[in-house]
Amino acid sequence: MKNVIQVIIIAVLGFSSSAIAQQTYALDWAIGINGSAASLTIEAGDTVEWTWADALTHSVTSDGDAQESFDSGLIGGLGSTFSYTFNQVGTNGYHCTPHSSSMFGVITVEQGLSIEDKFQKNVTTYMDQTTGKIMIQSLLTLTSFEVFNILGVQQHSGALVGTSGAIEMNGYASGVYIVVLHHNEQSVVIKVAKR
Ligand SMILES: [Cu+2]
Repeated sequence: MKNVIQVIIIAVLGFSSSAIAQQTYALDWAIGINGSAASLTIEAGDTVEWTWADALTHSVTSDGDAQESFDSGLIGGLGSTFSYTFNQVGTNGYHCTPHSSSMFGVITVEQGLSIEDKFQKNVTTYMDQTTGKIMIQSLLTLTSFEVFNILGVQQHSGALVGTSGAIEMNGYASGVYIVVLHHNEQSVVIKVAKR
């Protein structure tokens, strides 16, 4: 009986962990989307869906040395999509065939990433010195933030919603700040310099 229960528990856990592990991530695809805006670190079995964010004709085409070979072919039209499920651990450079100099990225596929790993590997931030805002882009939804000064004293905190956000830093002194972003129980720590 005990063995039966253990088997059931393992089956349930196995099911739930694979359900969590296989996720679909969305990327916008348009002129000028490249580098970190077009790059993700995902787990084997995850799917990436690209959505055409302008009306031009684009492709999602793996580079010659990519781990997996994929090609959407030429697709036109705002809102068009292409999905690909990555199953092999490795690095997949890709580009848009007509706009290879302005549309390119890398999908890195790893094994056994935790939710925290996925969160940490797929957050990009920058300090917009003109607007005084910390701009954030995340793969996983953001729930809240905290900002500390270099002495570890909290300066600012608040809620975040969705996968992108901005933290208003106008009115704060120039200097280095430690920003902690939260996705539910997970957190990412980032350093930013305000001029
Ligand atoms: Cu293109």
